[in-house]
Amino acid sequence: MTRLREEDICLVGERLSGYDSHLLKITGSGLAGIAAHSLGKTPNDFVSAQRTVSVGVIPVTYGQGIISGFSETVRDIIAFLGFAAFVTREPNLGGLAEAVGGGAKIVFLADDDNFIALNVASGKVSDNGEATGRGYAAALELMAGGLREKKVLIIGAGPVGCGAARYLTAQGAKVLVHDCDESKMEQLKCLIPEIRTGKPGMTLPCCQFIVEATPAENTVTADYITADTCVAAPGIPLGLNRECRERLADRLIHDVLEIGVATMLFTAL
Ligand code: 2YH
Repeated sequence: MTRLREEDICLVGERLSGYDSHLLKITGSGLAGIAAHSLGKTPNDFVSAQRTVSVGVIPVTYGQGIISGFSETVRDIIAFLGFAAFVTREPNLGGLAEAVGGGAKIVFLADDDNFIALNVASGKVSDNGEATGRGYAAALELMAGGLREKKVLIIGAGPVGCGAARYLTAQGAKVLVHDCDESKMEQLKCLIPEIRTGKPGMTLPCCQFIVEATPAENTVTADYITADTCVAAPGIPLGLNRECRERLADRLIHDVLEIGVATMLFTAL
């Protein structure tokens, strides 16, 4: 599992408006629209929550400790979506008490293995892996103008790939999942019998629509990128090299936290 670094996130907050405009240009929806679409909703469905829900982000020192700027970046994304958001002064359990005592209805917190949004009123939990996969799949669907009956290749059968596979299958896409770990594919096939799985080591089929959901580099090479290939790539580091990125241009969806956090928030509401 990839641990974000300070340099991955340091510019996210100040670039949110530009990133939102970029998403609007390439998918027809901004961050809120993509997160809402992943739940079959529109941003209008969240207007009253924007007025009433406060969100606390709690730094967590366990394991490898605090990533400088992580909590503040999560807060900035949530605030950009129109919600009151704050980072607690105390980390860990003290921060949880502070957040709830300060009126937070939803808290965000991450350690080295998990990143969750917890609705303390309803008990609902949104997991970053699942939400990120679903949010990116929704963004790809918007970019494609619908994926019903279309073939989509998902590379990576972890929580992110699983979230994408579940969403895309429900939308009627023909989903093929590939992972170098055959046992992960078997597990996913048990959860979602409609998907097809590829053999580890097989050559990836050329597919117009790809979700790159691995933490590995160079999973897709430039010969897979044609003039109409669209890629949603939540994986960090990005699995596509510079040549792929240049070929894809505005047909690539990729960020480090934004779509995942927006989707977690709307899911936890
Ligand atoms: O980046 C991570 C994990 N890789 C989460 C993976 C979830 N899919 N965690 C961030 C750790 C943040 C740190 N504990 C802090 O600053 O609070």
